[in-house]
Amino acid sequence: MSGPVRVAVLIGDEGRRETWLAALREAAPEFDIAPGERFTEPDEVTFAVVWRAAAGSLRRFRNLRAVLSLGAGVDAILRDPDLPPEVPVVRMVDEALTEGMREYVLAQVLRYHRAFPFYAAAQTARRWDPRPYPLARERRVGVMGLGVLGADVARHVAALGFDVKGWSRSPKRIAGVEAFAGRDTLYEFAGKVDILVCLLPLTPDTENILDARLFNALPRGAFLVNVARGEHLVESDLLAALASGQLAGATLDAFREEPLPPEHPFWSHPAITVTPHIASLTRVDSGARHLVAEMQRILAGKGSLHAADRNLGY
Ligand code: NDP
Ligand code: OXD
Repeated sequence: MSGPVRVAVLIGDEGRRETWLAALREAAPEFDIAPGERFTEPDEVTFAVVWRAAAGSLRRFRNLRAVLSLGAGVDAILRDPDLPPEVPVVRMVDEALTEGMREYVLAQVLRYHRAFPFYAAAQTARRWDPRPYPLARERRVGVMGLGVLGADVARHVAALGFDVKGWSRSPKRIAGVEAFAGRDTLYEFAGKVDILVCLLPLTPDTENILDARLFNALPRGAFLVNVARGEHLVESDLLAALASGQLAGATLDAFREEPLPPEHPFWSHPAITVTPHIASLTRVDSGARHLVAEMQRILAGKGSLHAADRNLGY
């Protein structure tokens, strides 16, 4: 193969694809970066940049050295039957993505902690109803997933004074966080959590993990914030837990079906807050720089800093 490094951009949404093409070309003017279908010699393409690509988009590219994701979660890419078996799949890791997630989760934790949903309902009913409230140090916040995003969230929630617990696959040491590791500790962890935040990757082990058993292990009246994937959540178990009062509220940013269909009961549930997968959005400028830096590392034989472990699935 000769000529410039070729990069196929496989992004389902056309507007988004154009924006990323422009940003990637600016970050790497020396590369030949184009929509996948533009390459007439697909065997000469070295990298694919992928997000919500049309089924079969990857199939033509047989000599890839890496597939790079626009998102932190690579579950959909790893499920793609056309993903070549040995090729590294690079996750999006970007300070702006981490900051955005931190802001979203801090907002929701403080909102539940200081009972803003309760006072919004009181205002609608024109009811003056002051209530005592615990201090942050008396409120327990649990973070499931202590990776790039979860560890940052746990640290910042702890910095506000909350009593923070974290749960991950392998043991972690994070200042100010009581850490639990492994499935055996899940229900013990949950028993100590008033506000549960899910920042797990979607894998066979974490699918349907937000279920009745977990909700029943939480103290009565706990809150859920799911900012990871819709497939973690057993939706009927959430509705039952809210109906019984076992859970007092839930904020959901990711769903099994996106966009969430108009007839879905979550839209109108008084104890559920729905946001359209915006907890944190990848920034095009810094995201493109991250992708190009990873491609340059791979070309230089240094390997990706942020490749998913394909055996673990994240
Ligand atoms: P990382 O891969 O950095 O971290 C994943 C964490 O989950 C790690 O701590 C890992 O444990 C833990 N984990 C994985 N499997 C298990 C398991 N079976 N049991 C217990 N813990 C487990 O991911 P990120 O922090 O970058 O991202 C997390 C997820 O957030 C993404 O996969 C994506 O789905 C979601 N996301 C959502 C966004 C939104 O806008 N809603 C935006 C960006 C991401 P260990 O440390 O031991 O490996
Ligand atoms: C995601 C992302 O993985 O947007 O959801 O980064």
